[in-house]
Amino acid sequence: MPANLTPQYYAAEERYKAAKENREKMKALKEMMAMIPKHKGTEKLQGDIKKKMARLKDEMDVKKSKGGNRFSFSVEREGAAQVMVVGAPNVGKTLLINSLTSAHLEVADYPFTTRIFHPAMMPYKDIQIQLVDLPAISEQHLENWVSSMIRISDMILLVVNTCCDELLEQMEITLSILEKYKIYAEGKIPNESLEPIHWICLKTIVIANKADLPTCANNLKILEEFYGERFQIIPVSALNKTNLDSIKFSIVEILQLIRVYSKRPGHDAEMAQPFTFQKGNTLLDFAQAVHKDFARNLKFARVWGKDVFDGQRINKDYILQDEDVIELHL
Ligand SMILES: Nc1nc2c(ncn2[C@@H]2O[C@H](COP(=O)(O)OP(=O)(O)OP(=O)(O)O)[C@@H](O)[C@H]2O)c(=O)[nH]1
Ligand SMILES: [Mg+2]
Repeated sequence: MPANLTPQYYAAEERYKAAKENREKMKALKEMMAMIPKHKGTEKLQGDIKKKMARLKDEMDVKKSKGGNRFSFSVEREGAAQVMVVGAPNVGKTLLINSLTSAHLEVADYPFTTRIFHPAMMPYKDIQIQLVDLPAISEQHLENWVSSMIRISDMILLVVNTCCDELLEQMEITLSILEKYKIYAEGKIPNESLEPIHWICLKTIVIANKADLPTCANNLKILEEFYGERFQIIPVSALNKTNLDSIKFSIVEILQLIRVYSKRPGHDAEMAQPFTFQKGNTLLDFAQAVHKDFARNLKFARVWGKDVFDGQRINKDYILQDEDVIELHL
């Protein structure tokens, strides 16, 4: 198929060739990318431009770091859990976050658009989950602060572009880069053979994004065939916002997040904002979360919930259940 490039494209290409500064070159490459007609006949050319952009970006980063411009990053935890959105360049990580939250982060059709981290809150059933958008990881590119940030999070959403011709390779590379940093993406089955002193195992679900594109169905089957045993794979379209609730549901399930509501004696329960815990937490943890003195002074509590009778008296070691309403007595 002929490429049918437009005069505007050729003009941008001229600007790229004439550019002396890296920033100018990058700008021209972005313009070329924007002008190029998106069809089968230009796929190779699009790939070449993306490679040039990635290489140029690396060069610009090295220059920046030599200039002593590096600083350390940390993201303040908020909500019931912190989930890192991880994947290769241009797979749709940022658009996914925009679609799952009320964020309006920059999305563009070229690699390495996201340069720093961006936290955004995702509400689900009155639970708040913090998603963190990260720069893409690639063989040439994973900054130490990104891996450090992933290591201390609760979970990974590993996003892939389901339509990518090298989908399996994309998965393999992403997993192996994480492993280089001793991060094991733990799917359905824990890997008992890893030395816990060195390795961090993070619960992971694979998000097969761009599932709206027509060529995806077959790729999805192949992905399931190769990785379906290890991972839960959720096909979604960040663009059309389809199947996004499955992601929210799975995060809450996998992290075993539960909601507990507080009630003062003689008052109605405060149902607007629950306390969130992981399954296995006890009444004592709840008392501590309400107020640190409450844990020390707690005599007993009463619970309203699913498997108890209304107002049942409970002790400090009672295991909290989802949607419990608890009244503390000091
Ligand atoms: N058709 C389709 N396009 C998508 C979907 N999700 C993202 N895109 C497009 O893919 C391109 C990349 O999206 P981003 O969200 O910027 O991707 P990213 O993974 O954050 O990219 P980097 O930050 O560069 O690593 C944009 O043109 C998006 O509009 C999707 O579900 N379907
Ligand atoms: Mg991005």
